[in-house]
Amino acid sequence: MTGLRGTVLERDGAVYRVATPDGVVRAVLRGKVKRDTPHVVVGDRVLLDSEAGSGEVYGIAGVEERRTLLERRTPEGRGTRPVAANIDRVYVVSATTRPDPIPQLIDRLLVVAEANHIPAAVVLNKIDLDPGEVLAARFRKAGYEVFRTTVKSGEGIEALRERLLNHVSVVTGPSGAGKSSLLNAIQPGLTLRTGEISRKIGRGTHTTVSAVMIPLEGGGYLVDTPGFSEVGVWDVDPRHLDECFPDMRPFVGGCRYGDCRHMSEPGCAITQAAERGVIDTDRLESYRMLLAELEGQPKEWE
Ligand SMILES: Nc1nc2c(ncn2[C@@H]2O[C@H](COP(=O)(O)OP(=O)(O)OP(=O)(O)O)[C@@H](O)[C@H]2O)c(=O)[nH]1
Ligand SMILES: [Mg+2]
Ligand SMILES: [Zn+2]
Repeated sequence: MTGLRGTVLERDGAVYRVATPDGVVRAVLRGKVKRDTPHVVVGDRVLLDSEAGSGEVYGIAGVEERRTLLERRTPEGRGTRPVAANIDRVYVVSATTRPDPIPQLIDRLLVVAEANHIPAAVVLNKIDLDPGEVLAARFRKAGYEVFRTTVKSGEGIEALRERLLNHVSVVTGPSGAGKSSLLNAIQPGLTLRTGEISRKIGRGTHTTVSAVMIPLEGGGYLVDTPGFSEVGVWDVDPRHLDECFPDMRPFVGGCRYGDCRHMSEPGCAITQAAERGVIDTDRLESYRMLLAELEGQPKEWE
C-alpha cells in the first residue's frame, strides 16, 4: 500500500506543511528518513505514510532525489544548510534604493544560482523611489534578464508574474529589498508579513524568518526566503568560477595558459575583454573577490 506524495510548502518546528493531491496536510519526519535526510526543506517531494497518525499528522516515509538544491552557509560560516529543493529559477531581488543596492552582493547570489545550475534573473524593486536604470543596464549587459518593479503602482509586476507561471521559483536577496511585498503583489490574497527599513542602519529588519513556498494561481510555485545578511560562495571549484559568470563564459578557454585564473596572467582573454569594455571591469572585480575568497577558505576536509 503506497501513501500520498506531496511537496513541502513550509516547516514549523518539527511539523511540515505538505501539499498533496488531497489538499495540504501536516507531517513529521520518521526515524529512518530523519537519519538520511535530516534537513527536509521547502520544495522537497516527499512520500507520506498511507494513513495519518494521531492528531491527523502523517509520517514522512521518504524523500525523492532532489533535482536541484539551493544552499546557504550556516551562520558559523562552516558547512552549508539547504534552503529549498527542486527550484528551477532564482530571482535575485534588490531595491534600487532604501536599502542601497550592493551590485557585488547581487553578483554573489547570481553565482550561487549558477553554481547550482539554476537559471537566475535580477529583479530591481522600488523603481518608484529610483528608476535603477544604470543597475539594470549592468546586469543586462552581463546577460541576465532584468525586471524593474514597484509594488506602489504595480509597474512591472505583470511581466514578472507571467515569467513565474508554471515554474518553481525562489526569491532571494537582502533584507528589506521587498521580496515578501512582491509576492503579496503577485499573488492576490496573500498576506506575507513585510517589515520596515531601519532608519538607524538603513537596512531591512529580517522580517521573513524561514522559507515558505506559495502555490501560484494559474500554476507554479514561488518560494519566499529570509534576506541574507551575509552570503558566502561555497562548493564552487575555484577553477570553474569563471563559468558562473555568463559574461565571461564566451572567453573561457581563450587564455594563453590553460590554468589561467584571470588575475594578472599575460595573454588573459578575460582581462583583455574587460579592457575592451566587453566585460564590465566591475563584474571582473566581483569575480576576483570571489576567487580570492574561495581560494582562501578552508576545505571541508581540512
Ligand atoms: N517605495 C517602495 N517600498 C517598497 C516596495 N516594495 C517593498 N517596499 C517596502 O520595503 C520594506 C521591506 O519590504 P519587505 O517585503 O518586508 O522586504 P523583504 O525583502 O521581504 O525583507 P526580509 O523579509 O527582511 O528579507 C517594507 O516597508 C515595504 O513596504 C516598493 O516597490 N516601493
Ligand atoms: Mg520578507
Ligand atoms: Zn585568463
